[in-house]
Formats: sequence, C-alpha cells, structure tokens
Amino acid sequence: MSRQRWAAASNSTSQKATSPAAAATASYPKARNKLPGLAVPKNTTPTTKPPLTFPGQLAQSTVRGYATQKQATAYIHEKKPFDVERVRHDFPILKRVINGKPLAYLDSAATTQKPRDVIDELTRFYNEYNANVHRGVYKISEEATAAYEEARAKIARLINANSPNEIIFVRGTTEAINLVAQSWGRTNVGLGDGIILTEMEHHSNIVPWQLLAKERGAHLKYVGITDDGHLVHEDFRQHLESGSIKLVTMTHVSNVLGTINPVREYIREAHKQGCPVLVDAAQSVPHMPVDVQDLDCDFLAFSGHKMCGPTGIGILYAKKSILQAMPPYHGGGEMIREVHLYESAWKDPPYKFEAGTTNIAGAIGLGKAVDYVSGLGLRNIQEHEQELTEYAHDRLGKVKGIRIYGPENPRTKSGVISFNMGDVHAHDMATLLDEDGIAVRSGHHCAQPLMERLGVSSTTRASVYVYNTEDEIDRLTQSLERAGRIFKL
Ligand code: 7TS
Repeated sequence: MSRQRWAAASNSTSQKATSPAAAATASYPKARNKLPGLAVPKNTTPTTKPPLTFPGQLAQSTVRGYATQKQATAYIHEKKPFDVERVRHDFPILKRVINGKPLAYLDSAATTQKPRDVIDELTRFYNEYNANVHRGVYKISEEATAAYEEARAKIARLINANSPNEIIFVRGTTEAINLVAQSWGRTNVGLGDGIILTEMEHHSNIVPWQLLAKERGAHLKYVGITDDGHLVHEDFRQHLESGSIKLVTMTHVSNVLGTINPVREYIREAHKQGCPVLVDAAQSVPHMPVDVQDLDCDFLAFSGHKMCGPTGIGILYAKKSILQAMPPYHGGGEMIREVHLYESAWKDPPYKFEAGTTNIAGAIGLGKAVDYVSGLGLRNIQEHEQELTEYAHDRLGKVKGIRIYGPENPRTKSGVISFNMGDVHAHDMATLLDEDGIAVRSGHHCAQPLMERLGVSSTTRASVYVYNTEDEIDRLTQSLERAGRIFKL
C-alpha cells in the first residue's frame, strides 16, 4: 500500500515532476484525460523552500502518537465518551438569548456554529503569525506555511486520503464542484456524452453540470427518487448502461431529506463501466466517518463552515492520478513553476489548483475544526445525531397536520428533518419558531428540482449537530403545536 508517512507528507511542499503518461494510465479506461498534462518541464527543481516546522503550532494541532494514516483516521472515527452539555460550553454563541428565550440553533445543515478553539485560532493567526504562505523566508511566514500545510494533512487524515497532495483548498463545496466541471469536465466530456446526477442534488451539484453540458453538447441524466426519498436504483443502472456516460455525480447525504445514499455501491457499479464518481459530501463529512479509500470515490467535495470551521474554505479531494492529468482551473501566482511571455508551466497538485493568495486563515481555522470534531469522534457525532433524529421523528410525528419528507425510518437518514404543516408557508412557520428562539431554515434549500418532485414550493427544515439536545427538540415540538393552534390546523 502506498500510504505515506504523515510527518513527511504533511510538512513538505517539495514536488516531483509529473509523468503525464503515468497519470493517464492510472485513470479509468473510459475516463482517460484527452489532454494529459500541459507543459511540465523536465528536471525542474522546486523553487519553494520546504517550510520549517512550527513546533508550538504543530504540537497543539496534530493527533499525537499515531505514526500512520490508518491509525490516525481510526482515532478520528472511533467512539469516545460524549457529553452534550460539555460540548455546548465550547460554543460561545449558544449563550445567546433570542426573543427572551435561549437560542435553539437547528440550522446546522446551512452552517454550523463555531467552537471557541476555532475562533481563538483565527484570532491567534491574525495576532501572532499572519503572513502569506509558501513565499516568505522569514519566521512568521514559515509558521503560517507550516500551519497551513498541517491543516491540509489533518484533512487528509480525516477522510483517509492517500496523501495531503490529494487535498485542494477551495472556497467550499460549490467551488470544488465547479473546479471539477471546468477542469476535468472540459477535458473529458464532449458532444453526446452523458453525466448522471440525482433528483435530490443541491443546486451546486446541478448548475455547474448544466453549464458544462451546454458548452460541450453533453446531456444530463437524473436518477429519480421514491416517495420516501430513496434513489431509484434501476434508473441508475439504466443510465449507466445507456453508454457514453463520462461521470456520475451525487450527494452522499441529502440536505433536504437526510437520505444517506449508498454511494459506495454506486461507485462500484460506475467503476465497472469505467466511469469516475464525484461525491458531494457537504452533508456527510461533518457528520459521520467518511473514508475516501474505502468509498473509492474519484472526487469528493465538502465545506469547512458545515463542520465547525470558518466560511470561505472547503475541500476538493481527488485521486492523485486524476489531479495530475487535470489542467489548472485558475491561473495566477503560486500555481506556477515558470512563467514566460507566451507559455507557463505549473506545479504539481495540489498547488496547481491553488492560484493566488488562498484563504490562509480559513484553512488554518478548518484545521482546528478538524481537531475539534476529531476530538469528539465522528462515530459519536453520528450516534448523537441519530438519537436526536429518532427522538425528533417520534415527537414531531405526533404534531397535528405535520408531514415529514424523506425516509420514514430515522435510522436510515441523517439529522435533517424537513416538514410542512397543513398549507402554512414555510417562511411563516420559521418566523413563528423564531419568536420562540428557534432557528430553522425555510424555503427550497437550493434544491428546486427536489421540491418539484415532492410537489411543494418549500419546506421548513430543522437540522441537528453536536450541540443539540432533546430539550431543544421538545421546544421545537411545543412551538409547532403553538403554530398549529394559531393557524387552526
Ligand atoms: N451540496 C450540499 C449537499 C449542500 O447541502 C450544500 C449547502 C452545498 C452543496 C453547497 O455548499 P457551499 O458551502 O458551497 O454553499 N447546503 C446548504 C443548505 O442546505 N442550506 O444552506 C446551504
């Protein structure tokens, strides 16, 4: 197995020259890049100095005592003691009082709250070692570079990537998907080719493919969903067998229904047809153990702000061989090896895809967020949310006039509960809940095709995370009952 030693991998920015041929042979037979590698000069020595370590920073932020990737990932995913009241103390915002009531934040599918550790690390960065990365030879730039690259390594450990070089910092899930559509898509998708999606995708996993399909003369094929919010497997099989499918892209967990899709099985089937798969993991990586090597996905996208991290930072994971064969997405500083008047050559991944000054503070903050969720344990987080979801289904299911969308069995879904009550508009419902200090989302949740499938224009959505309690679900239930009385349901 070609897993690298983390210490070596995480602190190195040195790069080897890419062999486009090697990269191409490692990709799937039907998905080979047609334009592998733009000019990569031979015998180029890296111009970037490997960063010096920043012992204080690294010692605080690494999972100590685990030499190998597998052990580190197992530590992050394992079950540990979990005390929700202690967790709540870590989130300063939960002390807020809204309309005379304690804030019950039930909108974590939109964005999660931030623990003090993350907020403090952002402040510490700006107060103590703010500098641009990969270019300064002075102390604080080296500290910033070390923290930035350590964050990359932490993310690789979190999802069990083969190497930190498979982790690209982007603005969020949306940018990650656009990067794949524009770079990989324009290289590999042509006239008459197909892309498989599902009817439960977020707009950010639909619109980039529409743009690509329009430009390339390709077509989109949708896997339908059943009335209780599961994918229609037969649709997938038929689309896949229809030929000329170049990519499958699907959400791991629906941001509206909470459905957990069996992406591992879909990936196996797609690979049998030589077709790579992108997983939109915006609603899964923050909530459950996700192992990219086990899934064997080709691309995986997620956002830092949905897992206790800052906004404006997210991750695209892709297999090394695929990244090596992809052309850059953005051009500019830091992604190049050499620039001449009429041609340039770029660095190896991940730097090839990180043009310009990136969101350094965001990446470092996300590294802290990974420490935080790792400390809680992804298995614990999943179990806590599972218990709350079962409790919520039980309590909300008894509210008069309510209709909950998606899987009926709460054990087959994540902590997202979308509902409507009678013909009350979701925005009216959310406004009433706000009067009781309860924050929920209302609207189409950036999933209008799914709304059409459900035959509604909007839903009210409660979504839970590490800091939510049964008491908050009770408050939601009581508030809905009050709404029922007001609207005479
Ligand atoms: N994919 C899924 C499944 C999502 O839930 C979201 C955001 C995105 C992609 C886009 O992520 P971004 O960080 O790039 O914006 N979902 C939501 C939501 O459900 N409410 O607000 C944002």
